[in-house]
Amino acid sequence: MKSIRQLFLAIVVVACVHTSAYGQTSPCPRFSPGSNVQNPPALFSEEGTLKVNLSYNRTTDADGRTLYCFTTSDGTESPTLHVRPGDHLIVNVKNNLPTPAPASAMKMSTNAATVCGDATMDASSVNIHYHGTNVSPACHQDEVIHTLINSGQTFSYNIAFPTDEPPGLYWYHPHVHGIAETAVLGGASGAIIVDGIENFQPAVAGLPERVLVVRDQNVAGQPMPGGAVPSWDLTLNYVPIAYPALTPAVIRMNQGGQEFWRVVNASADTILDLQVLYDGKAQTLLLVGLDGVPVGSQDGTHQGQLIPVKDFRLPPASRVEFIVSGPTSSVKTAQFLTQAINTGVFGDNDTQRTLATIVGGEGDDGSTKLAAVTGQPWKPRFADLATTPVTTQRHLYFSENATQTQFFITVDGQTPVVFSASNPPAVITTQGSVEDWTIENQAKENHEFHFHQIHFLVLSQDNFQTNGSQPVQAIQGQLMDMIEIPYWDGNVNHPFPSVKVRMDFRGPDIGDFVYHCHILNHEDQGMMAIIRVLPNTTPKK
Ligand SMILES: [Cu+2]
Repeated sequence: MKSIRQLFLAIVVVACVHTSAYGQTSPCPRFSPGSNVQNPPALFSEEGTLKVNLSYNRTTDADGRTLYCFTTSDGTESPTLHVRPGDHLIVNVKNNLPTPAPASAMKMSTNAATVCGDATMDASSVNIHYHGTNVSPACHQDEVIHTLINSGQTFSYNIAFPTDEPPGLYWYHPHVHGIAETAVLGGASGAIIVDGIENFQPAVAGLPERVLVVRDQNVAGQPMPGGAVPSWDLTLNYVPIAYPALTPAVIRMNQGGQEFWRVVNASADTILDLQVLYDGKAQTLLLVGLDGVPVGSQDGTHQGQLIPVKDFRLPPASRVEFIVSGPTSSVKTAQFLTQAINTGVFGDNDTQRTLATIVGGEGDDGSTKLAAVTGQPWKPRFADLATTPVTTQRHLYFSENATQTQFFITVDGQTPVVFSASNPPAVITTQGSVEDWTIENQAKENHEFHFHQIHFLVLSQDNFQTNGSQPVQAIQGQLMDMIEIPYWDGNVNHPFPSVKVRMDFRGPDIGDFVYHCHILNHEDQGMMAIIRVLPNTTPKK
């Protein structure tokens, strides 16, 4: 079964190369506007291990954008990495960027006691964050505070996935503080899939499967954002939807048939509000998974429950997986789009864009097929979190300086500081604790809270309406690793919007890691802090 699937994927890889109308010789090839959407090439673990050699490359496109990408030795760009719970993901990274001029060496961003890779950051530095994975933050695993791989260097990751990792969609991207936005805008990102979601949600078994990676990039010519000019252009599986033409990509989909769409918002900065419209009518999307966890699977049976929605708000770095039905023959116009979003007076101009027009599929429609059910769902991490006693309450807030050049995330009572790898931890807790965190947004633009290493349970979204935003009902009670906190409207009679989430430190992941705003422009300008989880040394009774 797997070999047939791999053969099919090999054909898709070939198709990708053949339909790429420009940049075929570029180290970071891209499709031309209006191309058919193809699933990214995929690699699968075998006998508990997926080993992949990635080189990190940089080039410039025809419009002058700086592109970044991860490619395998045969030139395959941004492969989707498929693993199973308990697997090891071994990634050997070679940094192929040229040596930067000495003047570009930046302030040392780590300290000698905790070097992981190189000790000094420069303009070429890269590392990889395995976003959403519930794995160790130790060096050579999902460590981003100190890990630096510089020009010409190689570095090996060995990521040990826990045996109880939830099945679903995760992703990988560079995470060097100060240059993370540039790298992600350049396109250096890809999907990770923990296989087995069909065992939690049998409704997806055997369905055509699309992995859809939405990225953002600079608008060519750098016009001032506003009105019809978006802050960032979008791409869908590397098919650009570029201002001013905004030509959509094309999804070829069988008429009326159901498909399983797995969407990662791999944007550096752009918030999405996804919708499928047939002749102007919003179609029902049946949510299967959010941020890598099957929805509704936390009730003790572990069996997922579908959640119907008409649109879904997807902050940068979030993932949504859903079932959608293709248009029937009577539908004249079918679109996959992102709606316009008000991100606040200081926020980006996230305009409405049609990402793809959906047309009747024939022959190779760019999808693959999801596996059949093979067994029962496994007991996932974070089980029973809703009813577990809470040991600590914490209050944090997002804020900015007056000129929007410094961005902060601060524990109530502490002094706001921009991130530095040498900052002491803002929060220290102990393995085994369960904490309720309230996170407030005091700024006049959206911020998007991300927590590394663990998922949190969404308890409430407060004061959204008074500030002109609606809570996303589908995420209540779900496990997420990303959550949007909308802008404060500046009206002193309106309380700050906030969310309340439950953090689960009962798992094995100890050490230092980070939480931050996942609008990477904000993260690069300081909106990140360190949490330290101390090992629980209390003897078990
Ligand atoms: Cu932010």
